[in-house]
Amino acid sequence: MRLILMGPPGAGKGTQAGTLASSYDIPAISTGDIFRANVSEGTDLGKEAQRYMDAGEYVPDEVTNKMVRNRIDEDDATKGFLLDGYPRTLAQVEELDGMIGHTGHSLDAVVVLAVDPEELVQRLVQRAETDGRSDDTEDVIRRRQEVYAEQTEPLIDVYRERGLLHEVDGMGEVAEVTERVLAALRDVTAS
Ligand code: B4P
Repeated sequence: MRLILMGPPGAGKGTQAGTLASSYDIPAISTGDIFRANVSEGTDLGKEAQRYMDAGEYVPDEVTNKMVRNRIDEDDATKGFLLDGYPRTLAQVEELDGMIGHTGHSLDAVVVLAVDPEELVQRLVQRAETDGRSDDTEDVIRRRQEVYAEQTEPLIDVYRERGLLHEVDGMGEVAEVTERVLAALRDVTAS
């Protein structure tokens, strides 16, 4: 199964990714998590990514694409993967098409989690209190929502036109949302 999980910041991508990936026995690959791991290890990639993340901006495509390409090339991803937070730009869509096409496979499904804007902000403000993520301040949260609307929302139409899109209600309990995603994907056959 080759699956993309999309949605605005706070929609529950990272929250759902692990459980969904386990259900399909594939690795969950989160670009946000990889960037944060690099930031805490103080790598060059982390130093580069941090200034964008802290401002609520996207890390440049060249940096992100290269990182995903390397991760997808690892052994555990040959049977499939769940991408959490990638692609986020049209250029990343093209790049991912090339990466998957190169292996002779194709993408199986794209899930978009839909959540009310007010709820999104509330979740992230709450996470700021518990986790203290440096990009969860109110200004940066607002900027991340704008960047998502400008750069990532257009991807929804791209995948809809390809017949891959599954829009899932992301409101309610975490377990309920998981069940909805699994139900939406029940008829998807992995390539
Ligand atoms: P991400 O790590 O992807 O951050 P995010 O969009 O906020 O989503 P996340 O997965 O963490 O949160 P979730 O919605 O699950 O990206 C961070 C930054 O990295 C980006 O801003 C960008 O700078 C950079 N980046 C990442 N990918 C990139 C790319 N491809 N290209 C360029 N730059 C990139 O959860 C949010 C909160 O809601 C949590 O606290 C959770 O507990 C809560 N929650 C989830 N589901 C809930 C539910 N059903 N009910 C109540 N609360 C819920």
